Amino acid sequence: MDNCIFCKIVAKQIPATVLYEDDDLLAFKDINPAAPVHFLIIPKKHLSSLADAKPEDAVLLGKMLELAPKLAAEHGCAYVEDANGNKSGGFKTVVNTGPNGGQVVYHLHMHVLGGAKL
Ligand code: IU
Repeated sequence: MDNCIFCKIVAKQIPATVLYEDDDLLAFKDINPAAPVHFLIIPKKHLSSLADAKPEDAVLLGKMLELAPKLAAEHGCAYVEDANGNKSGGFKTVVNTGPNGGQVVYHLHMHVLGGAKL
């Protein structure tokens, strides 16, 4: 998409602090972090929002969800449950959709936030 800022980040036409990249996904630090750890996971393919995802995008969406805990753990936000059932760490995932959902950038993205009790 010509005028999509996240497509431009995918194309390396606009700089971003990239944390992860593969054939399908890109993850980069949010430029206006709302938590000590705040990054975005996006599909390289342009989907305007979660509401535009089609059944054929299910694997892609699954990859986004699968990447979130891995990258969160790499950045100090692992969710841990010990042998006694004590839980610690963790992170928040958010996908804003449409004006009422607070979506500002119309290229599907998952926020991953952590590093504090949110
Ligand atoms: P939203 O879910 O569409 O409301 O969030 C868009 C996010 O994209 C927001 O947190 C911005 O700080 C972030 N962002 C960015 O990381 N890099 C950019 O070049 C632009 C927005 I524009």
